[in-house]
Amino acid sequence: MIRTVATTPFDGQKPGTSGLRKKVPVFQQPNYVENFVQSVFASLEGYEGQTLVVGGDGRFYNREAIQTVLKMAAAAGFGRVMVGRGGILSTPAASCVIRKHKAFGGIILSASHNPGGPEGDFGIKYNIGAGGPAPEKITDAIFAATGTISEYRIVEAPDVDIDTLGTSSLEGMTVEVIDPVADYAELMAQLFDFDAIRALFAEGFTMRFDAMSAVTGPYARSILEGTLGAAPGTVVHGEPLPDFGGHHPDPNLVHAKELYDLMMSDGAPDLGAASDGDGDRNLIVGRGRFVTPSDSLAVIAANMHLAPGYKAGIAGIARSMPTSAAADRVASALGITCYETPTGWKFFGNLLDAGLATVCGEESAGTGSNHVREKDGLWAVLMWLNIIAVRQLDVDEIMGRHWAEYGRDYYTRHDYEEVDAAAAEKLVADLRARLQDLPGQSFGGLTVERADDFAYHDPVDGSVTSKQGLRIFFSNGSRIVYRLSGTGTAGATLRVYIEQFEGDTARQDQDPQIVLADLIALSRSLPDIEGRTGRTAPDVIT
Ligand code: VG1
Ligand code: CO
Repeated sequence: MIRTVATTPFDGQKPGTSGLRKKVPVFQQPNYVENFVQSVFASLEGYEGQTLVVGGDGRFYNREAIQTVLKMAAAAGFGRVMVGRGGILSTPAASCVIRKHKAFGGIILSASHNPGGPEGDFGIKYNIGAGGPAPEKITDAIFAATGTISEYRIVEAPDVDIDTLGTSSLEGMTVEVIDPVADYAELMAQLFDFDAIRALFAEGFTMRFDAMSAVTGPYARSILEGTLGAAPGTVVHGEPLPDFGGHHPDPNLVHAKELYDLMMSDGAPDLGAASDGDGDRNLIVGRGRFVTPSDSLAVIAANMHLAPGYKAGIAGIARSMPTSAAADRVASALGITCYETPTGWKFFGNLLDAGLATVCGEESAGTGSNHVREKDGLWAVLMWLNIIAVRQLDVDEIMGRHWAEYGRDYYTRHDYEEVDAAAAEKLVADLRARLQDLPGQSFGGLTVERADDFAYHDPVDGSVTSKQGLRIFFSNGSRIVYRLSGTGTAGATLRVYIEQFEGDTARQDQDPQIVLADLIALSRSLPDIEGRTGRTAPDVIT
């Protein structure tokens, strides 16, 4: 029986973001999940009888939210829902399933790298039929719907068994519980030289993959240990836990410190890798060598023709604006375009659909290609394994040769987390107002060449997205970028991105924090971060 429930507009998603991301207790409020899901359906057309893909990263509240989505999808008239067994689907696997089974779209339950558990974060986002995050046209419509909603529709039925593979019916809608790994694993086998990677492991190559008690555990175990023959125990923290074992499932140097320390120690394996809560980010560390995500994108772009799925070469590269210029150098060497987009994977969708870009990346540890429409953590790891297997070089050698050929873009990101939101907004607003006066000014030895607030003109649909980050370029080619995070759930997070090019091979193996020290100091003094936020140092340095 379908029940129509009266409700009221709610304080939902922030405009411009891909979905809802809030603390779990917020989602536990009566009607909260229902309101958002109804707002999503209200902004879509033509889904009757079609397929919806549903899954999440296994965090606390995943199962409850999935039951609500199933019952509301049935009430809305979807013909079929494909749901990952146990409610599990990594973000890239969801994208893969949506595309492969020609679904109308998908609902992904995740707050990505944010902490989980009863007091942690939860999230819901909608992906379109191409497999990627909803574009702004749809997220704006969802946001508008949250402000006018007056009722929602839901089927009254007992909970659906989502732990047994197979098909059942819910008020006329088919519910298909699928293996969360199978379609994704099949796609990876098409893209990469699994024989070469298998031979690499057979020759004794060692690896640790830290799944951070999040969603990639089952995927990594199946593919790395199962199919590719990596030693049992290669995947650690491989069981998805509702609270991620109390850790932040964020593969950065703070939260993946155990892996990082191992990789810097004498007993390090050949490759260290990790992924985040929903499996779309990656961390790559060689023995004694951390690879910044910006460099990883550049290395992948320069070498991906070595993987069978990309042997014809790549059409173009796309990177988010704060990502370093390392990928631009590879693009110009290959004679292809490097597109520069705002932060967030949704901006890559049009470029990928139009065939303008083959590989995309963000400095925040996101890398992916046209195989799906999300960034893909395990894909990046398999790509590195493929490159290592074919070139027979270790990570450190690959990086050294890359820098010798293209130069090194020293890079760091400094995050000031949970700062007072009003202070952070004012800091950015005041700096924005000063941008036009900066060119020509000198700070120590650094002279500003130009400064702007990044605006993106989408070459495919002509849309313009403005106010995407303050950029200050210096005459020596260095750059400082400021922007506020759109994914935090408490206060504001100020992100400061700093980079400087080094073409001299003899000076390419230094500590970025030391090389960039003057720029870092300037990044703090220029907008007076300490005076305005009380912070003398960032919370996270990447
Ligand atoms: C962060 C990253 C951004 C990424 C986004 C979603 O956004 O900087 O590059 O696309 O998270 O990643 P922000 O607005 O906090 O800087 V995920 O792994 O949450 O899908
Ligand atoms: Co993520």
